[in-house]
Amino acid sequence: MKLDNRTKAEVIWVIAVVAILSWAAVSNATYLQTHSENIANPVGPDPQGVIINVTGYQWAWAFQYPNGTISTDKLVLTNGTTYTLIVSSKDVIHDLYIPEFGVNIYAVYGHTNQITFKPTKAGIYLFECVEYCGEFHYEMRGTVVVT
Ligand SMILES: [Cu+2]
Repeated sequence: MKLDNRTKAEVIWVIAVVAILSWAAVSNATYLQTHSENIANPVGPDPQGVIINVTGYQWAWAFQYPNGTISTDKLVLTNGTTYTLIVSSKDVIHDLYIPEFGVNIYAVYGHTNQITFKPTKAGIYLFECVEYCGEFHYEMRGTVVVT
């Protein structure tokens, strides 16, 4: 079989594109496998850590720690500890935002969402609701204290 020049060019293009895409896929997969802390699980090998149940309601957040205590205007964390927030709502949709830790997670009635993160610097940071949820939406803010 003899290929004309256009067909040859087409075959070369297809081979080149497949080669480039294959290289991209393999290098992406390799990168993601060796940098798992950068994607869905930001903290690496300890996926759960301390679990804090978070409930949003009109108009506050309740943070329930493993020992059962609950705080509303303050989230108290220990530096270097991994935390998983399990987030839900008692009423409408809220959205917990802690910019310092890249946390932005919906609180939805009848459903839980979870996010894991690890504070690495002591300090006082902000949390707030960033889903407009009614008259006193602005009151759903407070401080994250990392000691
Ligand atoms: Cu809210």
